[in-house]
Formats: sequence, structure tokens, C-alpha cells
Amino acid sequence: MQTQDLRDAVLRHLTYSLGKDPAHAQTNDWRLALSFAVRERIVDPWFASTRATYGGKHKRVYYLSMEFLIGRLLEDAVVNLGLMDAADEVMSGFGQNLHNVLSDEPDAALGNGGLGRLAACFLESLSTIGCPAYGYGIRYEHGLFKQSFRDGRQMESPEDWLLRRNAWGFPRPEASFRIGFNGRVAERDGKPVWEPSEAVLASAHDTPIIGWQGRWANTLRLWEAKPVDIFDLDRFNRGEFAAAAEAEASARTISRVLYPDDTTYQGKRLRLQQEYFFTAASLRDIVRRFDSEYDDPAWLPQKVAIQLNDTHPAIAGPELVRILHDEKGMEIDRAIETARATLNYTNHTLLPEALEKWSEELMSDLLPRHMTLIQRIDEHHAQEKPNRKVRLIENGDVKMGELSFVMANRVNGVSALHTELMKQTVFEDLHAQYPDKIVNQTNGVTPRRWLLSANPRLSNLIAGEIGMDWVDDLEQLARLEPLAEDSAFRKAYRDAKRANKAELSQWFRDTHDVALDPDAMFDVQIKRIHEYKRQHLNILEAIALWQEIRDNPNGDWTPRVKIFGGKAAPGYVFAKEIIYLINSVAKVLNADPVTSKFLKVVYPPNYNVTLAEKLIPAAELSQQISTAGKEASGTGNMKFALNGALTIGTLDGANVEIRELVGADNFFLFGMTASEVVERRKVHEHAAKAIAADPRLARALDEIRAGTFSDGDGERFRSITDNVSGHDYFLVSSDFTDFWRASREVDRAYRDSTSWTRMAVLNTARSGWFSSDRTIRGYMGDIWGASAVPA
Ligand code: Z16
Repeated sequence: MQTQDLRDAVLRHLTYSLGKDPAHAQTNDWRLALSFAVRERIVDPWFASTRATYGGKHKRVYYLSMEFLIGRLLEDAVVNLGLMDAADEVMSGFGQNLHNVLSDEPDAALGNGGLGRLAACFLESLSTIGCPAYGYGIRYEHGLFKQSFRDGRQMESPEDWLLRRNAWGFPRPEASFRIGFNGRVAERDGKPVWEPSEAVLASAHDTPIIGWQGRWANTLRLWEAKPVDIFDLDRFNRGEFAAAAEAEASARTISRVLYPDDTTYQGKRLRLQQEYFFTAASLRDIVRRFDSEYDDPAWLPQKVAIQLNDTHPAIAGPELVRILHDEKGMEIDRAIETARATLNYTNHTLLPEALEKWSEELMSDLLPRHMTLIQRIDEHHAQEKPNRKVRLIENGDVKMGELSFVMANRVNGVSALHTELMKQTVFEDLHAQYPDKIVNQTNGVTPRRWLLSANPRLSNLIAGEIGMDWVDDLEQLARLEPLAEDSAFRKAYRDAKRANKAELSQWFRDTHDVALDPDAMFDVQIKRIHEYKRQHLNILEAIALWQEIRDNPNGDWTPRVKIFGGKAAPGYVFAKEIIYLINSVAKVLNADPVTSKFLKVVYPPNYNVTLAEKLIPAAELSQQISTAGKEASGTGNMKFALNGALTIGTLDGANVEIRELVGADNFFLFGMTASEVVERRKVHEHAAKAIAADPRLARALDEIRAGTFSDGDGERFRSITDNVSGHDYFLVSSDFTDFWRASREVDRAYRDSTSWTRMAVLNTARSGWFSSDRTIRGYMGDIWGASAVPA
């Protein structure tokens, strides 16, 4: 029945929505037809969710995020609607392979990394839980750049996810707002009125996000920037065609591209325009919806909770005050208090270079009224807390972290350690002033995508043992714990992993023409390339291991495949050197006839959500080796543990909590702690001392300097060797020796496949707490005061 209905719907959409004759339809057409057929099943629960929220006057949650790294959506929707088998049958019936059809969907990369992916997991969990929520962001025409390698170096090209028709977005041109910029603040009837001199239109596109079992659906609303006036007809008629289109082009620029920075931050005017554009459009939409239901703006905090994902939407503070005071006539201090009771802020990093600052000059120019309001908020804060240590404006810069903090009801960090460090470092003074404001919400990941869909072999094995309750109650995985001692279960678990590895090896052969041995240990480091994440520590260890294998080619080595994946911000020169080094080392090692059966290094380009879904289920070792104190949480670390990869890691971010939960015996710990890191930096010549004390490290660095990986050019990787042996801010040299020790411990442990599998099973069984459902419930209870609505 379900199958028959789905078949009819696919055929109907292929014919009448796409205008294609089945005889001539391509994979792309079948994919779109299936997407439309699935999408229409989402519409009823979507409407029902909206009606239930309106009907019960429930509190709504708004998640404002510059990034939503959603990846592909079709499989998610098919899985959550329980249509996998039906879709498989229907597609086969049309002579199509469902897997190929699903793989045809472009990966929507409207984000850089963890922060954007977290927002996407949160949307899915909000729908699974049935919490009334909207995600608000920007509909970038081009998401994160596409990465390729030329001679081992990163090349960037634009990504075009909208080139083919987008199956998920409902355009809502009727929902649009005029967003102003620049101009001046006039006075009318003694009241300030901002009169912008420029404006663009923010036009909405809605994507329904369906939760597990289709019980609830929320909306992701993304804003597209359009010109207020279509084009300048006068100029066009005068034959000035390019000039006539200029205004349009400049308006559209605002939603043209995602900024490819992660954690570092570039002070670009366009970036501030993007931030204000989507924040202002979202707030206007939120206030419009609120006004349609309630007549007193004082009620806002009871009915609305707004979450600022990092400081990118921090202008929401002054903008909401402007709406409440300038537009609705609320007294200024009450407006500040009302806005503040509505807003909350999540911090995702302690890296000083990542904390946004805008020059007063730029702010006054682009958003003159907001600049005045920021000064007013600063005074409000100073009066409330006469200790004048913290000011929102310093050395001519507006500090967006401090502004977000002061304007938030709750401020949260994303792991226990990160939250503690927030209190002790960047927000020390503000924390002293508002001791109850900072709370922790350790990140999580959605098990629907990261276990159920991505790893069907393991999911089926789990389902055979404990049924399906774990899918929206992940702590049920604890019921697998006793099976760690069951040899038949362990064998089945190992077989599932082995089959995932074989499948990945086949993919590498097909797409990258490299042969991987599926019996070797699959060791994976996938994340943005950054000095603090220390991919260079990992590659140094690979070089040292290669040298040691060459010394003793008949040794009893544990075969390993090191897999790297990740993009560097285009302007981050050092990170790009690390990529070049990894690829250069891979070339030499993989061509070595003596060592390559023991050690290979592969680096598939263009790591994205889709590739993560292939790599994580096949991984056995998860590299989480950041300098302690620098990785706010990490979320890849959770996906790996859930899928039975053991972690080699430092006491950083959520690694700390992973280790506590899976057990210290099932985790390979190494390296300095966050406080030891701070102390070590004070040691004179710490890197030189570490190198002098470890001949392996010295020799690995010498090998690079000898030009082994650069056709004899000893200068090519000087920036890296100089850094690691000199200033070495991220303590690569100081942590190398212990990383080597832990890596050899991993080798030994891997040889005992029984005990390795036991540890892997325990990692899966004890990772249930890392579901983003748990995280979202934490936000609902501790931050938003929101409840799930019975659908
Ligand atoms: C980002 O992905 C993160 C922090 C940040 O300041 C900017 C971006 Cl684009 C990451 C953190 O590095 C990571 O530790 C954390 O797990 C993730 O945000 C989600 O909280």
C-alpha cells in the first residue's frame, strides 16, 4: 500500500512537476521526483505541528545561526518517515538503484564545520522531540568552497548546490522584509528614528525538517537577499545595461557566499552586512508572529526564546531593543531588560582571534542607530554593575562577545571543560558580575543520521539485540554492554566494521585509484585544518613510524591506514602548508615498496558531511589530538565513539566527557592538560628541549628538512619545521613523545582483536549520552523554558 502510493507519487511528480517522460528520465529526475514525493508526506505533519503550537500558545524557540551544515536531506527524510524499504522497492521498479538516487543529491554545505553541523543536528533533534522551533539563517547561493588538490596543494572553487533544482525549499516571496543600512538617525516627536539610505529585501525560503517517525516538523527559514527595485529601467533604456543591473548585483552579494573562515575572523564590511541582514529579517519575522498572537510586548520572554549561535547574530541585542523602544515605544531600560530576558548566547571558542570585534567607525557608518544603542546598553550595564572593568567598546572596537554576554539571559559553553575555561578566562570578569549566567550544554549529535542512516550494518546488529527504541532514546545502547563479553556478538560487530571498511576501500579504489587493505587499522582524522587541531602532529608521527619501519622492515608492525580529511580557510597560509605536507608525505610513503604494506596515508579531497558519513562507520581509530584547552567541544569525536572507533586523544573539549563515560580503559589518552599547556608555554625554549629529548622527533623533522618529501628542496616546509621547533604555540613538540607512546599502545591493542572489539562495543554502548536529543532537552530546561508539544 505504502509502496504503491509512493510509486504513484513519484510517477506523478516526474510527469507533472518535472515534465519528464519516464522513458527519458535521468538519475537527477528520479531523485527530484522521489524528493517531491517524500516532501509531500512531510507537509501534513508540518502543518499539524504549526497548528498545535498556535493552538496551545506554546513557547517557541528560535535558533539564529549564520551556518547550517545540513548535507543531503533526502535520506534523512526517507529514514525518519520509515520509507526506506518502500523507496528501495519503488526505485528498483523503475530500474533505478536507490543508493545511486540518494547519492545524486548535492551536499548543502551552508557551514564551515562543527558549529554549522551542530545547528543541523539541533534542528533534527528539535523536530524529533517536538519542541516548536525555527532555524533562521542565510540561503547562500554558494556554500563552502569545493576543495581539490593540485600537486598536493589546496585549490578552491565555488560550490554550486543550487545549480540543479532544490527539492526542499519552499520559496516564500510573500514573506519578505526591507532591511536597511547606513543613513542617519533623525528625530521625530523627540524620538530617534533611523532613516537608512540603502536597503535590500530579505526573502524567505522554508525547508521543513521532519523528526523521527514523522511525528513533528519544524521549519528552517533561510533568507535570500534581493534588490528592493528590480532594476534601473531608465539606465537600461539609455543603453547602460551593466550599470542598470548594478544595484541588483550589489543587493544579491549579501547572500552570495558563505565566509570560509572557521575560528579565525576577518573584519569585512560584507560580513557585518550579512550578520545584520539575517538577524534583522529573523527578528522582524519573530516579532510579527508574536504580535499576531499577543498584544503586549512585555510578554515576549514568556513566549519566545532566541538562541544566538556564536556572536554572528550578536546584533540581535541592539536590534531587538530598537524594535521594542524606537518602534513600539517601550521605555529604554525596560526594552533592554525585555530583550535580554529573550536572548541567549552560545560560545564556541576561546581562541582570541575568533572573538568578533567591529570598529566603532564601521558600526556607526553601517548601523548608526545600533551604535548609539550599544553605547546605551553599555551604560545600562555599567549602572547595574558599577565595577567598570568590562566595557562593550574598547580601543575603538565593539566587542561582540561581551555584547552578547551582557544582552543574554543565559550564556553557555559546549562542553564541561570549555564552560569552566570560559569562566576562568575570556569571561572571567563578566562571570564575577553575573555568577549564574554561564551554564554548560555539552554538544551532541543526531543518532538518526550518524548511526541509523550512516551505518546500517551496525544499526541492524543493534536492532537485532535491543530493538529500535535507541533511535530516539540513545541511552538504551547501554543494554548492549553485557554483549561486550559475548563472543558471537563481538564477531558480528567486527564483521559489520570489516564490511564497512571493505566498502570504503572499494570507494577509494573506484574514486581515487588507491588500494587500501581492509585488514589494516583505519585511523582517521577528519576536521577543519587548524594548528590547534594539530594535523601536523599526526603527520610527524607518521614520518617517524615510517622511518622506524624502514630501519626494521621485518618487524612485527601493525598495518595502518592514516586517513585525513578537511579544508583550510583559503587565507590561512600555515594550514595550507600542513595540507601540502600531508599530501607530500603520502606520496613518498605510499610509493615505498617496503613500508607501504604497513603504513599508508590517504587524503581524499573535499571532505564534507557526505564523506563523513562514509568514513566514520569504517573508522577504528579516531584522532582527537588538539592542544588541550583549544577545542571547545568537538562533535566528530562523538560520532566516532558511537560508531565503535576508539579515541586517541588529549583531555580537551568533550574528549574529557567521552573518556569518563566510555571508561579510561577504552580510550587512549596522551598529552598535557590545559593547565600544563599554560605552564609549558612559559618554559624557555620548550620546543628545542622537547626535540633534544626525543631522537625520533628530531629525526622526523630532519627528514622534512632534508627534502625527502619535497624533491630535495629543504626549504619547502621551513614554515612548519621552524614553527614546531621554535615558538611552537600549540605544543606539537612537547606532546610528540607521549603521542608516540600512545600510538604504539594503540598498535599493540589492535593486535588483540578480541579485546579491541570489546573496547569498541563498550564505546558504542556507552555513547548514548552524546545524542543531540539530550543536549536539546538541556537547552529546553535550563535555557529556554520550553516544552515539547504533544503532536
Ligand atoms: C566552529 O565550527 C567552532 C567554533 C567556532 O568558533 C567557529 C566555528 Cl565555524 C566549533 C568548535 O571549534 C568545536 O570545538 C565545536 O564542537 C563546534 O564549534 C560546535 O560547538
